[in-house]
Parts: sequence; C-alpha cells; structure tokens
Amino acid sequence: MKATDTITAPATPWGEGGIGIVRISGPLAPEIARKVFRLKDPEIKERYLHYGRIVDPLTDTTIDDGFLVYMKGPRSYTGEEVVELHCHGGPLILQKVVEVVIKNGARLAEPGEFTKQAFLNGKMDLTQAEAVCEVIKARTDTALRSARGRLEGRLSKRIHQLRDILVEVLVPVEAELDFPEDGLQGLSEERFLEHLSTVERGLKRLINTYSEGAVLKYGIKTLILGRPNVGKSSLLNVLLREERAIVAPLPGTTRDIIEDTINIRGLPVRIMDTAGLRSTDDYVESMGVRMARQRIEDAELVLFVLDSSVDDFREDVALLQDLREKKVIIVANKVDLVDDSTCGRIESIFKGYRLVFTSALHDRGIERLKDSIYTCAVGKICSQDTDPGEFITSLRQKRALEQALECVARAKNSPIRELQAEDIKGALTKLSEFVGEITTEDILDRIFSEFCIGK
Ligand SMILES: Nc1nc2c(ncn2[C@@H]2O[C@H](COP(=O)(O)OP(=O)(O)OP(=O)(O)O)[C@@H](O)[C@H]2O)c(=O)[nH]1
Ligand SMILES: [Mg+2]
Repeated sequence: MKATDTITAPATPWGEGGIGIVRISGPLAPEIARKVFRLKDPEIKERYLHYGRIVDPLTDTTIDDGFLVYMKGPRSYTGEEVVELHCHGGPLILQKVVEVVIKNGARLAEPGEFTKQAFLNGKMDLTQAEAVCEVIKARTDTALRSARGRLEGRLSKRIHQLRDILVEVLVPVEAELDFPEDGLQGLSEERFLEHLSTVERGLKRLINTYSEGAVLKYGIKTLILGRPNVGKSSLLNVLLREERAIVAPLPGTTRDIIEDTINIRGLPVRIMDTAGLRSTDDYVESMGVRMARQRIEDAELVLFVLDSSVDDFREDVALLQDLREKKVIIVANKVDLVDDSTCGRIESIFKGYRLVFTSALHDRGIERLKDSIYTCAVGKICSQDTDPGEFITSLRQKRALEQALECVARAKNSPIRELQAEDIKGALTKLSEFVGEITTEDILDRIFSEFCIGK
C-alpha cells in the first residue's frame, strides 16, 4: 500500500439497516467529500455532523441524503484524513455511494486496510491491530474482555516490561564488552541471571496463555458423534437450552449436520450434532453418516455419546478406534435407565477416557459435562487472577515468544559474554516483532487479510 492512497469501503455490514456508513481515508478524502456531498453549511468543519445530500457530481443526481463527518488526520482512526458518509443502510445505496467515491479519486479498501493504515501511522501496535478483529468477532463476555484488554494495550504493556528488563541487562553487558576491566558495572552476576530468569518466567507464562487465548478467539469445534438413537440430538438441545434438533425414538432421525454456538463458562463452543454412525441402506441417512465422518478431521473435540442402557459396547469401542488422534469425552447418556453396577462396568470398559454420565432427558450430569468440555478445551480452569487481556491468541505471537524464550535461555546458560549479548539482542528483536516495531509486508498481509472489508 502506498501511504498516499485514498481508500473507501462501507464500514457497516452489507445488508439492510437504519444507517449505513461509508468510510473514506487518505489525503484526498476532504476533496472527494466536497465533490460528492452537498451540504447546507458554508464549509466542512472538523468533527461536526453536517446534514446534506450525497450526489453524483457528473450528473448532479442525488443518491441519498444523510450526514458527513470529517476527522482531520492525524486525529482519526487511521491517522489519515477521514470522512464518513452516513446514509440509509441499504446495500444498493451503499454500493452507489462507494462507486461515486471511487469515481472521484478513491480506491476500494482491501480487508483490514483501515486498521493497517492505523498501524502504519503508529496509532496502534500490531497486537492492538489484531485485537480490533477479535473485539468485533467476540461471541462471549470473556472473549470480549480478553480482546478489549489487548486492544487497550495490556498485552503490549507486558511485552514492553519484559523488554525493559532485557535492555537493563544488555547495557552493562555491552559496557563490559567495551571495557572488560570494569566488569558488569553496577550489576552483580546473580542479579544479571535473576533478571534473565524473570524474563524467562514472564515469557513462559504468556506462551501458556495461548491455548486459552486461541479458543476464546476461535471457539472450539466440537462434534457430537455416536451410534444412532443414543441421545446425541437430545444432548445438543439440553446444552443449547432449546429444541434445536428433532428428537425421536427411531434410530436415524438426524441426517444433516446441525450446528450452533454455546457459551460454556465464557468459552465459545461451536457444537455440531450429526447422524448416528451405522451402515444403512437409506440413501439420505448414509449421506448424513458420510458427512459426519468427514467432519471428524476438522473437529477439535469429540463428544462421543453412548447409550448406557445397552448391553453390548463393542461397536462403540470399535468406533472409538477412529478417534484415537482426537480429544474425546465419552458421554455415557441415558444414565437414568441404569444402576450403579452398570456405571461401574462402563467405567472399566472405557478406562483411560474422560467419561461423563448424563441423562439428556432428565437434565442430569450436564454441568459436569460442561466442566469437562471447558477443561478439555483450555487444559485447565481459567484462574481468577489471570487477566484474559494478556492472553496471546495467534500462532504468530506464540512463535515470536518461543523464539525470544530460546534466546533468553541460551543467554542464561552461555559462558561467553559476546554470545550472551547476541542472544539478549535476539530476544529483543523477537519482542519488537511481536508488537510490530519490526515487520514485513508479508506478515502484515497475512494478519490483515483475516479482517473483513471496511475495518
Ligand atoms: N431415558 C432416556 N432417554 C433418552 C435420553 N436421551 C435421549 N433419550 C431418548 O432417546 C431417543 C433418541 O434420542 P435422540 O436425541 O433423537 O438420539 P440421537 O442420537 O440424536 O438419534 P439419531 O439422530 O437417530 O442418531 C429419544 O426417544 C429420546 O427421548 C436419556 O438421557 N434418557
Ligand atoms: Mg439425532
């Protein structure tokens, strides 16, 4: 992207709504606004809501009436000259407004390009830019709190703290390299190692937040699998607290994949009910079974449901063989129909598995199942004192921190000062990459292409 480009896109979703906003950002924004917006006021004022008409200046036809707001750069979201045109929220209107803005000098923004401008203009660092998308996509309170924290810069602050410690130790190390006779001026060897250990611990702690951060961001893809009639759809309904899927006493009821999202202790869980696994002559049902099997590879967690009241679990055991690579929770359903000794037998048959007894019909064991899903997804229950605003959420972030950690560990153990200095500098570089002070076009493209148009 050239810094001089003026870009435009609808900032509100395509669809029908009371208001639709088209954003223009770049040096030509005020000039384009003057061409396409007829206002009653004598001139465009900064941060003032002007009423007027959006027109095609070539034909002088009115496209819509609405408001114009001008935010003078750098005091704008992107740091550039920004104009917003607020019109009626119809897809055709938005399309026409964008077209006329483009005809008068702007180009269509790429996904995430407004935020990319903001990043390039120093309005936010890279972790904050990534958090913009996460705030928009958050589906649970915890996910939102986590993303808001990063947007406010809490994760970046933590990284800067670690970096400050590294700089503090690098200065005397470099001084010693220049003046070996003076040693590590003002810093004992123990303090030096202590500082490096503090950074090491801080990095490890952040790296460990990835499993929680990533599931908060993406949700966890959970597949309900099992033989026909074991109560898979009943389980989906009781987890969702609504009659989402048809439940019937006949095997082979569910054919399509039924998907929804539930909030389990703040975790967004994307849950899919599937057709009962069996070989069948029914054409449609067999398609459903095939679809269910195809989803296995993609699933991050499988709730394998079985009917506790049957005598023979050999088929369940066989089906579980295909799930060896997966995180599995065995849901022994219909526990209302069996006694304790049967439960014991089931426990011994499925020893080594995570197992929860439920009755979807009588709403029993469901809270325990939720706990089990939560622990399985994030590895542990989120403790009260961890701040989700400091969670890392992307592999990019995780890699940078792991590489920084390797450097710090090497520096701690290296007997040679020169190498220690190099490793400390290496760790500093990785932390700079983390917050985006050092970056490449390639990385930026990858990050911002995840955004939607207009952000
Ligand atoms: N007693 C008892 N019956 C249950 C329980 N859960 C489900 N059922 C009953 O079992 C039957 C099948 O339930 P579904 O939820 O349709 O089972 P499914 O696994 O989705 O079945 P398919 O879609 O055919 O594979 C229904 O009659 C349910 O009412 C339970 O916990 N206890
Ligand atoms: Mg079903």
